[in-house]
Amino acid sequence: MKKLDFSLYVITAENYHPGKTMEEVMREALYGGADIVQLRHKTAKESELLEKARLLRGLTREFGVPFIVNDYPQLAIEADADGVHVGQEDHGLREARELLGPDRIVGVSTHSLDQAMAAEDGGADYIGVGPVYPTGTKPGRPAVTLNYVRQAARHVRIPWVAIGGIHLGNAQEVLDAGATRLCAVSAIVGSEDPAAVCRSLKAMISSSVSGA
Ligand code: TZP
Ligand code: MG
Repeated sequence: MKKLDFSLYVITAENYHPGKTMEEVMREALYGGADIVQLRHKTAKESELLEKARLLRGLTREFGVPFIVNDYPQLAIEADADGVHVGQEDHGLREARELLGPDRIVGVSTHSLDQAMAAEDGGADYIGVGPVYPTGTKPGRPAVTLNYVRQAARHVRIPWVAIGGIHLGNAQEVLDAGATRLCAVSAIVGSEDPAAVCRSLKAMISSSVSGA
């Protein structure tokens, strides 16, 4: 399945709202309208990741949305994910594409327009544009600000998603800067009601995109 008509991208975290599990939170996010899911867990071992990947593969299939694995192309294949998301590491995109072939999705994190153009030229299916705001979910990575969002809106031709520090209180200004897809982690997984947050973000995206 190479399907890229998403507008709300949700990524797993290492910590969830107290008392909730990854499965509960992601299921609620999917109920709320998340239309693509990524497994991202920087401290888990690969064996633990495979278990989580299989769980999320099942869940995303129930909802008919694409499932992406962060950082591990081989694990993405093993878990029958729809694709992989890589960072700016040397040859990350090329190696992921070689392993996954043309039919699976390869996404790339970008922090500048130059990186966006390189990812486009290198055959990425979509890119992340961020972190728009400073965020504890990606420590040490400076915010790219709305300036890069505006540049992406003008120049990027493949699907791109704004990410980093986005929540209900600032999503509108990201959309006003030209984003048509949003990604959020802590705003969703840290919420007591992930479905409600997702519904609100989706509603904001739809009215922004339709010009309402
Ligand atoms: N890439 C750029 S920012 C980011 C990633 C994975 C983290 C987004 O998390 P949050 O909690 O929505 O800021
Ligand atoms: Mg990475």
